[in-house]
Amino acid sequence: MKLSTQLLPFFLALATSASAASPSDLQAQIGHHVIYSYPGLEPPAHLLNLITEGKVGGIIVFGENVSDNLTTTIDNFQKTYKQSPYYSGSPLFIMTDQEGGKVRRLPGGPVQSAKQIGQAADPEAAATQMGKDAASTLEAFKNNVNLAPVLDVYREAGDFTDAFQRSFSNSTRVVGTCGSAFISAQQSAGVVASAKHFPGLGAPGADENTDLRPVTIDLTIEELRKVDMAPYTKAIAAGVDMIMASWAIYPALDTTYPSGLSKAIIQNELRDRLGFKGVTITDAVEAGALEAFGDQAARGLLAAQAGMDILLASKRDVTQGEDIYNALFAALQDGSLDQDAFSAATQRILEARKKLV
Ligand SMILES: *[C@@H]1O[C@H](CO)[C@@H](O)[C@H](O)[C@H]1NC(C)=O
Ligand SMILES: *[C@@H]1O[C@H](CO)[C@@H](O)[C@H](O)[C@H]1NC(C)=O
Ligand SMILES: CC(=O)N[C@H]1CO[C@H](CO)[C@@H](O)[C@@H]1O
Repeated sequence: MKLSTQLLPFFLALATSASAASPSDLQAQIGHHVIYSYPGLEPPAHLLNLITEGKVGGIIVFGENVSDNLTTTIDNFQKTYKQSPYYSGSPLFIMTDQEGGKVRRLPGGPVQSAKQIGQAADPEAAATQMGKDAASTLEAFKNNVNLAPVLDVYREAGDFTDAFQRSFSNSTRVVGTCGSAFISAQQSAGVVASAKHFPGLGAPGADENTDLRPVTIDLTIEELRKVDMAPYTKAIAAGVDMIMASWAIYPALDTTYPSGLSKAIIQNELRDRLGFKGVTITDAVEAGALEAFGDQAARGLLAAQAGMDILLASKRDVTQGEDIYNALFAALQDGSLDQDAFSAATQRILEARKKLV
């Protein structure tokens, strides 16, 4: 493992041996892996306490959290974290879905949808502008991670990803070109991009929504690689910092687990075959697609065990994030979550956050 000088003492403390990691070392470490959410305009005081205790890696912002006061609220999150004894030296991740077109949580660009960008006279130039516009809006609201671009390659007009024009194109080449242009432009402006939803959500029909229920994508491994995963090769070459996994099941790759709970998909395809070295993030842990995989804590732990670095507790309920945090804590102490793999994930998260300072 490559260690930066700044992080060395921290990792030496962890590396001595798993059992030697004291509870407070673990507390400092685990928080980086959990993203929280809250209802309405006023974050609960308990969320600020959890930030002080080092149990929060970041916050996801929804439309219901947006008012003229949002930047003040976010400043307060960052200030609270900076004053915490668990402060890591870099800011909390503040993330949102600012995809463009109809899917925008913050007032501001990109005004055009991904589909419109894909149909532009010069899609690559249009996607570059789109990434710049997304970065401007996020920066205006003090967000530093965009859960975009969507790299899903839609199949039929009006299907799940095309219904809201979230896919750049039905051509894998156009999706790869636009996606990587968006990523380069947005990340050059200092905002982390998260390409989604790996290994691809372009095939589901209009009513197949993983937020609501289990979805199975019965494509061959050849088609998944050639059509759905190909844009990730370009995104990774463009240096994308983060990749979000989907919650669909891909029987050709793993008959049991949805992508974000699947070691076969995350390790074999994304890490080993495509060579992604950045941060992995789940989709919403509360998604209906995961109904068969236990409560929020159990789902979060399964995702971490599969190799997902960041768990997205986006239920607008602070307890959800706390439950996942506690499950990771217990699993590291009893050895059911591998300490070395988890520490490597922590390192990836902190490397991405250091760019935000
Ligand atoms: C925003 O902050 C101002 C000043 O602190 C306060 O009066 C107002 O109620 C807040 N508005 C919202 C929507 O929270
Ligand atoms: C994409 O859609 C266009 C217009 O409907 C169609 O002509 C083209 O064949 C489709 N391309 C692919 C790869 O399916
Ligand atoms: C746009 C939006 O969803 N606004 C909501 C913000 O949160 C308050 C408080 O929960 C709601 O009343 C608003 O409807």
